[in-house]
Amino acid sequence: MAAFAGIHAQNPIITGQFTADPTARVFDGKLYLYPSHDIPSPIERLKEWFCMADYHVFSSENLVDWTDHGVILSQEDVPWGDAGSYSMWAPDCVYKDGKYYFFFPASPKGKKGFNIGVAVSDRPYGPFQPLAEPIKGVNGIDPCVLLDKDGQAYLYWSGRGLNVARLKSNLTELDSEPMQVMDVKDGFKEGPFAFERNGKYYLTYPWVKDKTECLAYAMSDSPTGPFEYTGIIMEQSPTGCWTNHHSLVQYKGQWYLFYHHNDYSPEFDKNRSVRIDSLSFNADGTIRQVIPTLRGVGLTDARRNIQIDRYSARSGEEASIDFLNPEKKFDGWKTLLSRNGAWVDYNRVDFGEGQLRRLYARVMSDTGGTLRVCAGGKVVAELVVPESVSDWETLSVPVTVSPAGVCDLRVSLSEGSGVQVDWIRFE
Ligand code: FUB
Repeated sequence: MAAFAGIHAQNPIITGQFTADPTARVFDGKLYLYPSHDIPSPIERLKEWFCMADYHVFSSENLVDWTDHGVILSQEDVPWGDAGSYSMWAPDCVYKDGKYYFFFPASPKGKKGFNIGVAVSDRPYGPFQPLAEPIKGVNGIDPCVLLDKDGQAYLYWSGRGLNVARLKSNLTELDSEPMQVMDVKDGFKEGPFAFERNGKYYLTYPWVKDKTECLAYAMSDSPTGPFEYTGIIMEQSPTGCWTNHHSLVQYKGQWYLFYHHNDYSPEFDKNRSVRIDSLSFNADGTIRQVIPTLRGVGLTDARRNIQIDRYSARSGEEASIDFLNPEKKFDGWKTLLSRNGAWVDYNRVDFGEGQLRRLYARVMSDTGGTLRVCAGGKVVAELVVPESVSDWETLSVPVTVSPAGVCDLRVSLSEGSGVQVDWIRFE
């Protein structure tokens, strides 16, 4: 059943549950997201490690509103898998001849390591029916399938380096011996993602070049290589998340990078959350480096709560972000403007035809202050927050000018010191 709760327009995009290892695919004009599903471990052995019992799939048409289609496959459903291993790691999904093929790693019964299985559905959001056996000849994790222009499918995976093999047309058996396309000798590599663009083949992968994983890529004229290292797509996580697993997708004319950090779990980087940022190519086909943002992608409707803690820019340390409730991190964040003049910018807010007449803000302050809200460079409202607001309150004020169309916002403290903001909204 579809569920809508816990969906965010900004980074991270999914809340209420951890999500990692995002593979994004476009089916029938919709963006489908196939991530892993990190959970705090119910078993002692995995308390300090990755722990995943099932997969959800999410979909979106605007990359802002995401639908959770619920569980599409659980570890108990996999005939060949160890149902208590919590090892449903990074998946992929592709469409061929009327069927959706979901590729997933899991630990086999009674054996060490990982195999890669396939589950099939008539719909991109499942439920998926797993096959009786994993793919023969594949030991490893992080499957990625490239369906080439001539119809040939290739399976890439991680296991003692990055490997590739041709798949038979049933997508469930290898059609060639596995070939290593990259070894591990100059830093650990995993999580391959392969795609073709303008006749060039890209192999993108998390790579430990320094301390934790950055996202790197190599290019080739052939899906099986040789691949030549080309550059870095994203540097290692500023929050210290050791892994970063990703995919690239073109949707409605724009390219996006899906990746993960540990936003909702700063102290434990095995509980991760999926993010999206825009990506672009240079004229020569090389990829421009992506700087991770909190703002993410897409327009934010001015009539919905605008989470300004997912800012696109801020004045400095005097505009700081913290969890609303450190015990319940999925509740999200708040912005603290601690000094007169402190500001945050939040870009791409959609005001529609310009008929919004009131500003609402959920605020708290011990010392009082005035919040100035500018849209498109003009002051549209000033909200006086009295010093008596010692718990969260929603205050409102008429707007002086109704903004119209898509505007960038600046929220600043024009008087006083120490105002906390949960969100603002226009009505
Ligand atoms: O999610 C478990 C593992 O962490 C994935 O398979 C790797 O790519 C890394 O993200």
